[in-house]
Amino acid sequence: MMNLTSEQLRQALRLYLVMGSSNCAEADPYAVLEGAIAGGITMFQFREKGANALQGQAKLELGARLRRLCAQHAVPFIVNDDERLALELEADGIHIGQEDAPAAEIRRRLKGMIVGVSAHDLGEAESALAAGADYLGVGPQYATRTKHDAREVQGPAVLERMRVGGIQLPIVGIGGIDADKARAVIRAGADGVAVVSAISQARSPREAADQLLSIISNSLGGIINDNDIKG
Ligand code: 3NM
Repeated sequence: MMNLTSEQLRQALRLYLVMGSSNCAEADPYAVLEGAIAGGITMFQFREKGANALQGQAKLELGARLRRLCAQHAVPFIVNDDERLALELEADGIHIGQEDAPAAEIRRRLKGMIVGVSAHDLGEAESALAAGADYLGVGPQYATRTKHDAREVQGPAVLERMRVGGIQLPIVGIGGIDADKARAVIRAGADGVAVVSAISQARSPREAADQLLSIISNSLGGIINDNDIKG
């Protein structure tokens, strides 16, 4: 398991690919992840959900292959929701929603793992912080076709409200983010973006990741310069 400092985690959240087999259409998820890693993704979440999701042994086997690929490239590997799977795959972390077990309990059971929590407003961000979350996923930033039970679109303004409200935890924006929208999410206060379809459904996951990463890096660089000027 990787032991990341909070600053390293912030860096790792820059371009976070979230994906399961059903997000890859006809493509092989292993090949999609390989391309995405070559294009520069900085973190990966295995999220095997939805109508056609793999179950049982098939889910475990795909997870194990993707986990190894991430380990070979030193890309942190996070499991969505499933504590047992996270342990079995020796994941670097787990990502949980508001409906799942409280972050504090999970943190006790999964010692040393990164714990990410989905938060939709300042109140949920404060609770997640108090429960010991290491980072927040905040969405949906824009309309998404990937998550059918996503909440109402929040827009990047929710990130500003969290930052103004004093939340300093690492944050990724998620939901409907593509190359055209990544900049606004970073400018509003996110440390990175999490995407499903912008990479997994791209003609070239490698090129899509590469393009997103340069937009994100440029946008983060712009923020540092603004602060330099002000300071
Ligand atoms: N969580 P895409 S939106 C997994 O709002 C997930 O918490 C969301 O997929 C949230 O990048 C979402 O294809 C799906 O829009 C994001």
